[in-house]
Amino acid sequence: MGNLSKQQIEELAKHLEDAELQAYEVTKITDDFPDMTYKDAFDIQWEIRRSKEARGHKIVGMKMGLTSWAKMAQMGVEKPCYGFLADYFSIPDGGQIKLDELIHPKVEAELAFVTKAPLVGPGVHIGDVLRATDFVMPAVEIIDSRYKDFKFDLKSVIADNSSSSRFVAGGTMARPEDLDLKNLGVVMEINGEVVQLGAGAAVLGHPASSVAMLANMLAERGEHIPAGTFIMIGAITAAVHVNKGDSFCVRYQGLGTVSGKFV
Ligand code: 0L1
Ligand code: MG
Repeated sequence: MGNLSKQQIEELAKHLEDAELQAYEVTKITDDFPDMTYKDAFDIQWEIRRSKEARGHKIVGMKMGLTSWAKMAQMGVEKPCYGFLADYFSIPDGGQIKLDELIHPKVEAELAFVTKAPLVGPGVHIGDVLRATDFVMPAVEIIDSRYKDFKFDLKSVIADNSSSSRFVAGGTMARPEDLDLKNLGVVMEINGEVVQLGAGAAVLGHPASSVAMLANMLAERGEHIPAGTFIMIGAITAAVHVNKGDSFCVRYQGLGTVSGKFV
């Protein structure tokens, strides 16, 4: 059930997308709309998506967010969320990320699944995900909440496309049966110094659970994950704040590295 009108949804979507495109902070929207529901929050996110597509952008994938205890504890939120990835969010491995286009970015070590068959919830489980996965690859997300000081609640962050802003996909792929996804180790370095480390099981016990949860959350809106979808599973470690000039390199056990630089 929603409590906001169509006009309010459209206005809030524009409010948050303007903040994203012009890189300025806003206060969390539940301050002004305390009665908004989770359906309203997703309606706002889907309206931002619709408006980007109407301007000619392509949606190139999906992301799960807040799927690890490290992230939930860091942000004071206790349930995962999802968002979409637009074409211009994609940065090549080893590429440069323009800090002036962002507000206060943080780097997250993630993995991505690419599907070869549709996943239609409800009731999707890890087995369905593994059967429908074409390959797994390393990926780094650069999140950038539009909310002042990253202060938000779950509804506000869902409306803000779950802080999506940029991502870097790595160049090594592997079939899920060739990986030990629970134990897969990641080490994040900023300017050559190790700042975070973790293993795949940090994400909901098994990285494939995150993809299952996405399929089941999408089913609540009559949506599904089509074949060929790139899905980031959420941060394995806490997110790390970066400044202009910083370089990152995330090392993945058996899957190479993903790197980039903030300029
Ligand atoms: O895990 C994530 O991708 C983050 C989702 C949104 C919460 C945040 O901005 O930390
Ligand atoms: Mg993330």
